[in-house]
Amino acid sequence: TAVQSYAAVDLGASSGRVMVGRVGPDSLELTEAHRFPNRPVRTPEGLRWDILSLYAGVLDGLRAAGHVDSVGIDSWAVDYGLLDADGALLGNPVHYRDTRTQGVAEKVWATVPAAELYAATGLQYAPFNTLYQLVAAGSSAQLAHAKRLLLIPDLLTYWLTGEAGTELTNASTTQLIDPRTGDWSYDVAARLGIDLELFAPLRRPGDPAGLLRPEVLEETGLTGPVPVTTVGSHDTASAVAAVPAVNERFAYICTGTWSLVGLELTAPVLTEASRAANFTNELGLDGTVRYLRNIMGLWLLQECLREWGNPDLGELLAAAAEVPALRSVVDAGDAEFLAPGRMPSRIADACRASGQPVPGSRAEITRCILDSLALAHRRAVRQAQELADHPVDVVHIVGGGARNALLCRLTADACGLPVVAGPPEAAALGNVLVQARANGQTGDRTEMRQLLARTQQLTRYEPQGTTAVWQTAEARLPGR
Ligand code: ADP
Ligand code: LRH
Repeated sequence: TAVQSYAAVDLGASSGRVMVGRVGPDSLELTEAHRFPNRPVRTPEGLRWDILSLYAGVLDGLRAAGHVDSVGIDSWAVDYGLLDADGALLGNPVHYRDTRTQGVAEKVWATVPAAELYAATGLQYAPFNTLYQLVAAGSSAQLAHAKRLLLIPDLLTYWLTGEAGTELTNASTTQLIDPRTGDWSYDVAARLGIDLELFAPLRRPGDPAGLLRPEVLEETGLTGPVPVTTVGSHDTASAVAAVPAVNERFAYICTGTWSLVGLELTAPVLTEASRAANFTNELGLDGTVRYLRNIMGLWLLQECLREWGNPDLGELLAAAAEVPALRSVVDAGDAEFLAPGRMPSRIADACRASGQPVPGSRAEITRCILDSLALAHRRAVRQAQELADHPVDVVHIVGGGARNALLCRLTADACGLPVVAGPPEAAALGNVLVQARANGQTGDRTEMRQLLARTQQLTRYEPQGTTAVWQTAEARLPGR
């Protein structure tokens, strides 16, 4: 038939969803089959993902999706489950915001200096990169008993199909991949005592990943065979694939729990200046490099909302729009904001420490967060262009934050560039399009993006005012 259906399982740090994409010769429609919360759990051992509830959400979603021609899975990066020799999961996957990696980087750098690590892997320093997590897990009983390590989307794929693999775009977030070759960094792993045998063989977006097991078919009411297709299993790789850009002169901001801000390049940037600016070189579709910086993102707002008992977001944003601009800003890239809890007072503390007015009301705190995010977006967009020598004419905002008109408008003003916002479910769309492509339905990345630009609802924000006020605000941040 002309129109084919694909189930995209997309697990973000704040919610999981199963979306159904219907792709025709010149059509692309996305509907939500099922959405479920992703709530980390604090156990006596630390912060853990509730992987069984996520898997249950995937099965519920596949049941709700009904007949599909294929299934693809993407999720947040870096985290993993360990399997024993029988293939059974050893414990709940550790959350990347868990404290076990505190102080680990210094130990790692004593063996492999930070500059060498960057030259070999191209990854920015983030305490939660899988490499640091594995070193932190070092002598644990769990790691000692592990025979397999599966990144989150690969673990769910394994449960659905019984086949184990390591998808490359997500593998590139482990800090154990050489971005020039797309193969393992054998030397780095060996020097740190990390056993690469734990990883299943690499597979790439578009590769087959098996068929839904009979038990899964039974449980979901689907009629087999239903293939699972490898997609850009890192949610950000899928989201970047679905940026509706019309040429290569674009920057993107994938906004959800995180803001991932950067460029799509054909080769990594491994310079010392790039390392100092903490830009990362993750891998994208078709040998591309996602050259970007991680910024705390809407996590800052999510955590405030949680603290405030989840008031209405629309009302809060309307009130924040009325607060005077740029009264106080914080460094939204600061790892100080990584851990959960007490976010309104941590933001207030940061403003106080940098001698700025302390935001008091919820609207003021929200405005401070959005101004700070826009400012961080500006810095990253500017620096990425410089470091990669890749100028842009437009900034694309995709992900949940594309629904936040105030954030999009402030980002356009701060960057002094037009912002094109949407699609908000970019990761799911990138997931769907890679499945469609594997199924012979769409062409290359350019064609996928053209289809998106033609079919998805996008909003354009022209920059207003002068960027000088943003430049001045930048000077208020500590350490800049
Ligand atoms: P993740 O994939 O990291 O879980 P999402 O891409 O789903 O994140 O984005 C979630 C964020 O999107 C929320 O934290 C919220 O700030 C924002 N968001 C979602 N819907 C809206 C909306 N209607 N208006 C404004 N912001 C929204
Ligand atoms: C966004 C994301 C991001 C990673 C972070 C751990 O969901 O995948 O790209 O850095 O989670």
